[in-house]
Amino acid sequence: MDCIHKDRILALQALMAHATSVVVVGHTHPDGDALGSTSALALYLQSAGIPEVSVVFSDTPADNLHFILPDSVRFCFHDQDAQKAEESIRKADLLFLVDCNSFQRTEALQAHLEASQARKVLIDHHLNPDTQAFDLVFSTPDISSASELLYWILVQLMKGSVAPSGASAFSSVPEGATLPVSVGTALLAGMTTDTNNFANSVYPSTFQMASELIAAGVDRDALLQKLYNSYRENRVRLMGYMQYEGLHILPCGAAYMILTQDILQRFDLKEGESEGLVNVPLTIGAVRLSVLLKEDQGHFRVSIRSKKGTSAQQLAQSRFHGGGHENAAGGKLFIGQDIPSVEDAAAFVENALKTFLS
Ligand SMILES: [Mn+2]
Repeated sequence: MDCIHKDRILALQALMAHATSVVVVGHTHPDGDALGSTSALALYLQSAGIPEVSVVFSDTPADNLHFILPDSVRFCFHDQDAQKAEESIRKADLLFLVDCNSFQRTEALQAHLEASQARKVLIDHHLNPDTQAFDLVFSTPDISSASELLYWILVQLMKGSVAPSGASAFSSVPEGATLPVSVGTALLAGMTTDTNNFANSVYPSTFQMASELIAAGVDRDALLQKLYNSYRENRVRLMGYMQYEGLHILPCGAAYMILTQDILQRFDLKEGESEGLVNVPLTIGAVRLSVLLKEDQGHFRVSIRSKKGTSAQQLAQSRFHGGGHENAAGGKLFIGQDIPSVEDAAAFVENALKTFLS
């Protein structure tokens, strides 16, 4: 993996050696990968003896992903306690941004992160990283997830920590051998959710990571139980309703669904409970692009998934102020700016899909 160059590992070790207060930050509306990678990094930094480590997010994670957060890590959510979150950022002398390509994706935290005097490290797998804003960058889109990228970085760090000087330090310790199970569990959770349980963006290195973690004692069965078999009844009912009543398929090969506040309230849907819905239309042979709109305060959150050969990323970027990965991307549709009112969303999306695919 080119981005995990030995010089960068040495630079990271040097930054860690001088750090006394570290803050680890992920993107807004944290998903499993953001939570898994930040949790794993925080656990690792604690085990490396760094006195103060906190993880900061702009908003509180969905209930069904809370199990990923280790009890021993200090988390601050800006929407719950802005002062505590800002204080953690202010006093940090080393800062990690994980699973997003720029501070912009942290929304409420952006200004505080940009103002920070800390040394800054980026660990990410999205396109177009904002490399200018960081002292050290680990970034490649050719990997399953930020959790996987972090796994390979930690493997190298551990090798280095056994014998910190000289090239031999990078080939002497068996891979995955000394990574704590708690760190491995968080990483496997992140990778599993970002690949939709090994369905997309899977590389040989991804299977290797999973294989090594399971061999090291990570309980994948327990993890799958928590990730995929622990939902509330409401979610299954909503999924059925949307597929029966709310699915629109266009002749151009695109599908879309709109989750309005009315529907969300009717099914008492909580954050995270519509996860996976956007993938369902792609199971239809004739559909190559799927869009899910979810109404939020003053805008719709837009999730986009595509089959190989169609770019979800380009649609997100060109029509929905967003971006992401080639086949999984997201953005926003602003009510009042992009469309006059909630009722105009369907016409906007239909037009966007037709012109994008024509
Ligand atoms: Mn990710």
